[in-house]
Amino acid sequence: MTTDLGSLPLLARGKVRDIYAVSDAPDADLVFVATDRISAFDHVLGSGIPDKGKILTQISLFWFEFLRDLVPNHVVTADVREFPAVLRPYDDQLAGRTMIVRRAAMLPVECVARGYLSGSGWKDYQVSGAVCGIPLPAGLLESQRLPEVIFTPAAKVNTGGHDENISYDTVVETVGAELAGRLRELTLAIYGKAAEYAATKGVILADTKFEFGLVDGVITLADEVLTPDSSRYWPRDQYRTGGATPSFDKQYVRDYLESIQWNKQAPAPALPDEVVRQTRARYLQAFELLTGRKEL
Ligand code: Q0N
Repeated sequence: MTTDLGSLPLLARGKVRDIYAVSDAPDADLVFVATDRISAFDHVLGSGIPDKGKILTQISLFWFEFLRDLVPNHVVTADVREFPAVLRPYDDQLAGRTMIVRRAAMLPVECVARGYLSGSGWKDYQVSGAVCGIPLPAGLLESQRLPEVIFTPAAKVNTGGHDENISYDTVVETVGAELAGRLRELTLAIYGKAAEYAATKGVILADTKFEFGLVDGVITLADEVLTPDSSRYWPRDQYRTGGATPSFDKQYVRDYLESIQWNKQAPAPALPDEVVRQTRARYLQAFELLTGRKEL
């Protein structure tokens, strides 16, 4: 649930991932660790999901490899035997859930592609008939497939709250016209290739979020990619329009938290063993479906 890499510099502790540097050198590679923490309704819950960090790391690595001809990525290695010697004492903690990554100058834009109308896209559409300034046909239903895939960027809100959807013009103001154009192009190309693959596995990739950075001036895919935490995956056989399609992975968690009428304030509750078990099984099912592998 919590990593401890001794005296290594801790760069960021997210809700789910912890990022360290392998040394104090300004250009040192980073240690990107996915923990077993799980968040729901914007809180980290009191229980972890055993192996969740390993499952999500293996899903990310599958996609980085699948996409390698389309976009460079930040991964150096995820094989503990190749990790820098300073990490040797922490092998047991890190194995299977850790990527050594190149340090990137992160671009402050969450690059989201949507093929279906859900989540904040659906919310914005109901209010304005548009998402991120992109007008959509009238009369669309929640979860409906969009006439074409759209680039719906977002910006991090400092106060740890939700990302805020922004217009393409705001991306241009933030990173310049050339980078903005390439981010949009890459985001749509990656989504297209991944969604086409997922469809062959009976899974709808409704939407997904990418983070890019510059490594030696080259646009590089960073963070985690196409995991159930960064994407909305729907089992095709449960898909319907006119309502929220249940999430592949967190639906048991959300249903439980609704059933106990938690007020969504800290501290977030722990989960019953059965909810933990069912949720773990769903993450594993996503891993097996997407990667075709049985073992982590
Ligand atoms: C980086 N984030 C935001 C933890 C992760 N390759 C990189 N180089 C420099 N910085 C970063 C990366 C990467 N990836 C990215 N923070 C630092 C992603 N956070 C979100 C919260 O959880």
